[in-house]
Amino acid sequence: MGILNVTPDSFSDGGRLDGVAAAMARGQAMVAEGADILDIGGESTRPGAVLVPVDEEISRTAPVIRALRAAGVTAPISIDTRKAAVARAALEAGADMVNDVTALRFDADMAAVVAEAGCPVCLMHSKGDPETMQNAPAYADVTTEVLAHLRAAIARAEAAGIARDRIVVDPGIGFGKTQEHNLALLRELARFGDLGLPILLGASRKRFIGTITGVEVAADRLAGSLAVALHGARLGARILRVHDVRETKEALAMWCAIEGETA
Ligand code: HH2
Repeated sequence: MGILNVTPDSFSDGGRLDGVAAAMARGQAMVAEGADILDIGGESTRPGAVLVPVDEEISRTAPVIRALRAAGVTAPISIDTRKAAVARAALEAGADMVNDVTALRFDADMAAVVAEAGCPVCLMHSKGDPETMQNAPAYADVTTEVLAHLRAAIARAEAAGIARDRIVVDPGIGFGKTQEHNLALLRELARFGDLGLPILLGASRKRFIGTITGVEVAADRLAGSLAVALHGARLGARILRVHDVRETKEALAMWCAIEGETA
């Protein structure tokens, strides 16, 4: 899953994609590099980020989705949003999937939009909201608590009419977690297989990688990001949400060749 941020303030690539044409070109490039899904986001959810008004978020995302479809891009497109109106506009513009970092908790109408569309949805664990989530997050046992939270989210989604086979789960690396929490979740990622649903992992270029590797500039955190991606794949992640599509595909191709699988 290639990340296409159309926000002025995303932590690693915000402000780079000026306008629909540039976003479309980047999306097409990621598909050419081997992205199986494009994840388009119009609101940064980095720690400390503030809420973007609905109309603004729609005007950032829907035209890019429409332009990608008009240009003949057939790869599945996911809309990274916590707002029902943004998801609806994206689905109308040609998106196929909803990626909600609040697991349908932020907007009471989100579950109905997904249920009605019958589209796949990613339910991600987060603690608190982006403005405050990194203020001393605490867990007794992070993996057990994140698993319980996702189980509850799956039950809520099913109760709202979303079919279980449409659901993808994500432990939410960096969302209300310290470095130790992130590392514990990665170490114990295989436990998420107990949910019986595809696991999505989004660690690409995140702060804890910069801290551990000593790389301050987010765009330079490729090596650390690849290490986490391969680890995630080995422990069962089926979708890797990444900025560096070509490099991740190459790393996966090597790992798959060694394992005797195809990338
Ligand atoms: N991480 C980010 C945003 N959306 N969605 C899922 N399912 N999993 C993640 O780990 C995840 C996500 C944050 O990364 P990014 O989009 O690069 O930055 P920003 O939030 O600043 O747009």
